[in-house]
Amino acid sequence: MKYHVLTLFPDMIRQAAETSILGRAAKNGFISVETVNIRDFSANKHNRVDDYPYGGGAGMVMEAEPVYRAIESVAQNCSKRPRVIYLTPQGRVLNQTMVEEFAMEEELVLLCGHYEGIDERVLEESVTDYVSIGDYVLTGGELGAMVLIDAVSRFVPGVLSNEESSQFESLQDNLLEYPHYTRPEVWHDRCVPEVLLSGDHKKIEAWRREKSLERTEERRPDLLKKSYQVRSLYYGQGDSAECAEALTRVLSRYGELMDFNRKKLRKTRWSFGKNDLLLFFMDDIDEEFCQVFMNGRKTPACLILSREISSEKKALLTDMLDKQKIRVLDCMDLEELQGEEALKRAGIQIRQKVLEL
Ligand code: 6GU
Repeated sequence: MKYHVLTLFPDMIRQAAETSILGRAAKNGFISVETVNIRDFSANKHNRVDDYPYGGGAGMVMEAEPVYRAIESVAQNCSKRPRVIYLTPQGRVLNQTMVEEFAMEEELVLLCGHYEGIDERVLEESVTDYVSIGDYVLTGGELGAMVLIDAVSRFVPGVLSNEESSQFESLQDNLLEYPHYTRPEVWHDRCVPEVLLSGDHKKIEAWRREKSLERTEERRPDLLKKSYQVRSLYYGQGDSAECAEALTRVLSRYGELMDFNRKKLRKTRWSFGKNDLLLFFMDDIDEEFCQVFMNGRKTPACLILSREISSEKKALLTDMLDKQKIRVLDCMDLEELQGEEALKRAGIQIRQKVLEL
């Protein structure tokens, strides 16, 4: 990933970008952080880049032309027209889904404003995204740019080691992370929870999910409303099982896999809630599957179906789900979900659909 940061204070960016994990990533060539001093594009012999606001009022406004030239100096050398992100409290508040989406780009241009703002006309002409890092006001966009660079870089392949990996983490499921413990076993009379010493991985995973839910309920109940239990149903003898496993792991740490080739599962009467997210992975659709009893409550679902399945059969399935109050948000080709990149894209697409609800 190449970041181009347009700023009046390049030192601020450079200092932060050469430290710790970002510094290591840059040294190893996984990211590069280039700063462009907007002042270098001033048309004025005093290198001034701001002026008084039309209409009067307090403060100064950054002129359109130097900002425009700074952007063009970078964009001209990109392989495609890059996204130009303006860091501003008036932007969309950055979240993990946006971070992952930005991470799919090859280059990002980050524009940092100062003073009261930037002349609106260059923003209209050149900016593609307006991003804020929270509901408070900063003196400039630099810290916002660094926050974005830091968060995005975690998703750039090679930046994190296996141990630091971003695959399983807080917020992946819109849940806060469970509590962590290390030695000693007893500290200030406080014990490590028994289950973590048991060596029973299934139990440990269940305990962690429980704690995650508890903690989110207590500290961030707002997140819980947006948290989904991923339930992946697969059916058929082709690639559906493998695909279900891969995409489920991309979407959720606690996703559940259900093999509907097993008669027992097809005979069960299922009841799904608003906070379940159903993924149907199917090599085939037949009468048998369409007889399964599922009771949804506007439960969101995505279909991942083999191309081999006829449109009549797809319609049959959609109809059956509709009658059972399961709401299909999206439909994808099973065959297209090959490789990490495709899985990542599919995961982001599904999360965005769910976020729109
Ligand atoms: Cl990205 N920039 C500025 N100047 N203020 C902010 C911000 C960004 N995000 C929240 N407040």
